[in-house]
Amino acid sequence: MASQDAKGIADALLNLDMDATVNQVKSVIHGGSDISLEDAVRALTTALETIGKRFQDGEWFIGELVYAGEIAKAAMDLLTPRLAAGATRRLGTIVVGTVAGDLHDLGKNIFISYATAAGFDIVDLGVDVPVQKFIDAARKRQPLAVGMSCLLTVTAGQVGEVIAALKHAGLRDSVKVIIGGAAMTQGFAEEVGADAFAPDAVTGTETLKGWSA
Ligand code: B1M
Repeated sequence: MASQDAKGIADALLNLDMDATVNQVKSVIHGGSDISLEDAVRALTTALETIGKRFQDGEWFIGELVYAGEIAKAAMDLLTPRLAAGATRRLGTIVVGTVAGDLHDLGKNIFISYATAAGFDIVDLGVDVPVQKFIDAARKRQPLAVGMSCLLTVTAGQVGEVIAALKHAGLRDSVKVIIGGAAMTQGFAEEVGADAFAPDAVTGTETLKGWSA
């Protein structure tokens, strides 16, 4: 039964059915389903990964991807505040954004949902975030970590620039840096001096928890 409800959410997103996706997520929120809020996020994540593969395989085109992104965002916007409310402890503040020149935000938003559910307070800078905006937010919010999402190889250099600017601003020693997204790797993280690479949102959230302990 529980997995049927999760499958229902994933199928609704895969069918690009905004109403069905949102209604099923609302049902989870209002206790009309056997699955948890976290299961709903997992179902959306799985569907988005399938959608990404369909795009890469040439089965789906940009219009479908953009609309899938809008549906996923509508569902996440309903789930994230509930996940935050359910967290029992506050574990610290994380400044998160997608680097300048990059507009991808589905993975970043999923990472935000998982980290919020774990008890982190997220300052979401959005997409296409200039270096200075990361620095200003780090100075103002004094976060536990700065998180950058980057999916395009042409924008990967931005990650190193943010880290260099954190150093230049005298902030690097007081914040951790975590990076994720399709253009990022463990090797790249080491090259640019990030503290961690997160291959997925769950691993990234576990890394944050380790830093918060
Ligand atoms: Co784009 N795109 N895209 N795209 N897109 C990629 C990244 C690409 C690999 C597809 C391909 O060609 N094979 C390719 C990049 C190639 C490269 O640079 N080497 C590409 C391209 C080329 C482009 C455009 C240039 C296409 C065009 O216009 N010709 C354009 C660029 C626009 C721009 O940003 N300036 C573009 C546009 C788009 C859409 C708008 C259509 C859409 C984005 C919608 C949106 O985000 N709102 C889109 C999508 C959906 C994709 C793919 C197919 C799927 C990405 C995704 O959302 N996956 C992608 C292919 C791929 O990634 N392999 C592709 C699902 C998501 C849940 O996974 O983002 O990996 P992911 O996030 C994971 C982990 O990586 C991790 O946690 C998440 C959940 O576990 N994670 C973090 C991510 N960020 C994290 C941060 C953390 C921690 C964990 O800490 C801070």
